[in-house]
Amino acid sequence: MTVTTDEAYEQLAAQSVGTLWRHLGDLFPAEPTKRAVPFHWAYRALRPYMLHFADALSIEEAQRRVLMLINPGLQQESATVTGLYAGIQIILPGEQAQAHRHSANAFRFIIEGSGAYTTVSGERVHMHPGDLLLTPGWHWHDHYHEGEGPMMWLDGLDFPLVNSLDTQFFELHSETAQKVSVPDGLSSAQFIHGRLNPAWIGERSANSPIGNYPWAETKRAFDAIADNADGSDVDGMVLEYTNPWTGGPVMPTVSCRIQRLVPGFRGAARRHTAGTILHAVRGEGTTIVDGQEITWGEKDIFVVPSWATYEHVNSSKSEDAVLFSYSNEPVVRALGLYREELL
Ligand code: 1HN
Repeated sequence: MTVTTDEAYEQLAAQSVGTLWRHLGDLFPAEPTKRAVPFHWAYRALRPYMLHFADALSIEEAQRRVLMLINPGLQQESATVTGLYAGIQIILPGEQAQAHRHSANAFRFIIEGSGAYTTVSGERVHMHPGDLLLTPGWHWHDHYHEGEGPMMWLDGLDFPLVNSLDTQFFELHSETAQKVSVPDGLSSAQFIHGRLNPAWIGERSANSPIGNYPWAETKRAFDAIADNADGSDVDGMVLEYTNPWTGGPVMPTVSCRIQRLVPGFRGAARRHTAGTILHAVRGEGTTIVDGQEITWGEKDIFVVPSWATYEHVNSSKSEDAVLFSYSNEPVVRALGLYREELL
């Protein structure tokens, strides 16, 4: 063959062929390359924009009125941490957000307002601050607001993962609203107890059958835990929302948790390979992420990327801090890629 080496590289590239020896280092870094960066969004800074668009943009035009919280390192895929997304949605009294469904799993964690509900697969699920509502993949869902004042919530979806696998489907319902076919809140009423499950229901899905994990139940669980309980050195009194059929995560791709950091809590440092998105339900504190201090206040959202070292601090002497969080830990574990290190 009569080519120079430069020509060989060029000609191979033109045939969509690479040469591994030039890429080993970037394809196989000694440790995960952190494309996602530690980041923080202050709720107080975003709220006026939510209200602006609630006024400036009709729900019919928007379909969903959502501010996307995009990690500066993940602009291409509109992700918040690798594989996961967070957004803040607003709906006004009298509005209806069109029924649709998609392959991506979704949930909502309610931030403020009252009187709204979502319909998921024929069941109306009413929303209150602190509630966790599930919309597993390919379930029809549409939102309504029959109360007063704006209603806002955190949307969590796994669409960056679904899109990265080229497995996303999306469909609009033929009508604005799907038909309601069961009593309001039925799934939660039947399943929230967890240790007594309806035995007549045959299908035991990898998705939790619970439409709403109400704040009232979460609070009951925290109240039942003594103030001097050990908790985790890293995460304090941390509870995982579970699928009553399996005891595992609420959906196959997402683990949702809630944690209480008692006044003066200073967590041990840890890193693991599950990218995590956190939301301060109440209180304020500091999380040190790879040496960067993230000071968060009530309702803020921040992220701990995969393999970033983190350390939670509640410096208040009198007030609890409560963090809701979600991560792609179930995916990472299922693929045998979970690693953690206490530092
Ligand atoms: C979606 O369907 C909702 O149903 C919210 O409220 C946010 C972000 C991306 C794709 C679909 C919703 C979404 C979304």
